[in-house]
Amino acid sequence: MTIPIKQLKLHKLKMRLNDPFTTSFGTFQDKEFFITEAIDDNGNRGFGESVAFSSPWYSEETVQTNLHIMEDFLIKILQENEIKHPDDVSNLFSSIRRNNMAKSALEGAIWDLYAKQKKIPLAQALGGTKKEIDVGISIGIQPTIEDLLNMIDHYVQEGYKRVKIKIKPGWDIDVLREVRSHYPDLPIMADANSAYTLNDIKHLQTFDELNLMMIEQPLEHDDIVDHAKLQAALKTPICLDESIHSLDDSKKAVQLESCKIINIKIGRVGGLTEAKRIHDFCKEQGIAVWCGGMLEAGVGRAHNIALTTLPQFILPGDTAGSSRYWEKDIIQPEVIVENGIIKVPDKPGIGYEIDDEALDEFAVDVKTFNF
Ligand code: OSB
Ligand code: MG
Repeated sequence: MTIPIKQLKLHKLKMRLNDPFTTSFGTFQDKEFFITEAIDDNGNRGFGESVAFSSPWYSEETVQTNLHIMEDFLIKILQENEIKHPDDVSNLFSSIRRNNMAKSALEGAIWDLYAKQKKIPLAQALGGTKKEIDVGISIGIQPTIEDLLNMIDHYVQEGYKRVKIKIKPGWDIDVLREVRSHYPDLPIMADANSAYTLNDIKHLQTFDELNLMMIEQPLEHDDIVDHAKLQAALKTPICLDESIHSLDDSKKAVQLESCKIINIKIGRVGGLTEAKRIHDFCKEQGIAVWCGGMLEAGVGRAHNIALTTLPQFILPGDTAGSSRYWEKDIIQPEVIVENGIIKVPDKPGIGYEIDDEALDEFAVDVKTFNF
């Protein structure tokens, strides 16, 4: 058995977030990204999504580098090789260094196509078992504390049970204290997106009084050594995001005790196969994992939901409902969150239909590759 691919399409989309999103790096609202589509002879269509942004603030990849790597290297590899199982893709792509988001976008379309060919949900194809997943909300840096409290109030009313607050020097301990005083029992976490250094240890220790679920990526985006020093000095668990690109990185971080929790993002680690490998390792080691978000449209959101059905995803992820991001999403139905829970779809593949009209409406370019 092989996975026959007849054609691949790269849909470049441009969508506008409902609200601008601000991290320690800056603000953005318009999002350009690729939706990948793998088509077979029977009319099955598998979809993936690249989570690279237009500029390289989160990682070195961009929408533009995605196109270069996909069309000049990765798609050629797919055209020249037989794929028996989606797990083969990560091995085939291993001759190309990094560019994990580009790899993941193509691998994701092949996973979805495979599950549709087998007529099983993607979650099941991955070995996931949960029927429902718990999710939280990630809230960007706001102009004022009052704005932040209003936002939190809104999402807590909507049923989200865990709130992640973006922080940076000058928007951290005072803000978190204020939030904690209004919500003594709410699970709260903070995400620094690498805004601190080891010189801030004393300051970061003051966070320990707030009973945070975790602090995400306080130090450099590519560090695992300093994080171990910081973790030894903190009660608050550290969660690594930007620093983890592979199973190997995860092993080193766990060995060095650089973190107690890992945020798994499919795009950052090069696809679902590597995400599963990291999951399995963390399960074995008793390290809690959760699924991070990259402000995805519906396709990427559906992939996150499928991955989160694996058992070691024991903490709520950042996969909020479609309406938190978009006026109109590109899937039907949209992702709905009720009481902080998403019901995992039971249809084949990603389990949501692509809204082809929306795909056309948001498309700024489409490229087709024949096999
Ligand atoms: O660091 O987890 C992050 C968004 C863009 C880039 C990086 C991050 C985030 C988020 C939002 O925190 C997650 C989401 O709601 O999709
Ligand atoms: Mg993060």
